[in-house]
Amino acid sequence: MAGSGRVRARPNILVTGTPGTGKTTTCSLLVDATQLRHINVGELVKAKNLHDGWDEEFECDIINEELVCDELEDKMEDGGYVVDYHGCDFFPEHWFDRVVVLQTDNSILHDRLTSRGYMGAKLMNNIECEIFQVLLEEARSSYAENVVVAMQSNSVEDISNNVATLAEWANNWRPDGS
Ligand code: DAT
Repeated sequence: MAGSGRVRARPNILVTGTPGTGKTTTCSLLVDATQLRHINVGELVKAKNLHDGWDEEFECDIINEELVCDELEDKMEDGGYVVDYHGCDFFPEHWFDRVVVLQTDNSILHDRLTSRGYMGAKLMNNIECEIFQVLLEEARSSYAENVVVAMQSNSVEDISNNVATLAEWANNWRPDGS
């Protein structure tokens, strides 16, 4: 656990991926199957005003990464959290024992995002983000190879399988890595 001051009693998992790939759904089910607690970074940013205004082009909050990290630091040092966010390169690497990148086929993601009301540039930017595997590349360049796991999230069955795999991993995790 290089970089952290103390050893966590429980692991932290980061669940990332393009919007619509199923992060929040996966995290909600994962906390039901483990003792982990869910932190939805997008909601936290809104609730605590951890942003520097609104991005007109991408139609989203411009998050203040430093404020977000300050807000999360104590919790991450304690351990036992599932963090849900569509970005991963600004968190300290030592916070996470596993970084999960959810991936969805383009046509399925397109339908999910249009039903959420995304259109125009916002829709296309997110579809391109998925096509170019932006989050997977970001995760691979920010965390150790053995920490990053890509998981398909096309169907309800995929979610069940992913949650079962992650819950088993979390429930068997030991601070000393044994
Ligand atoms: P995210 O948090 O990545 O933005 P979400 O969990 O809010 O995604 O899911 C967006 C919508 O898509 C929601 O209506 C649930 C649905 N969905 C997500 N993953 C799915 C999957 N693997 N199979 C079926 N539906 C899924």
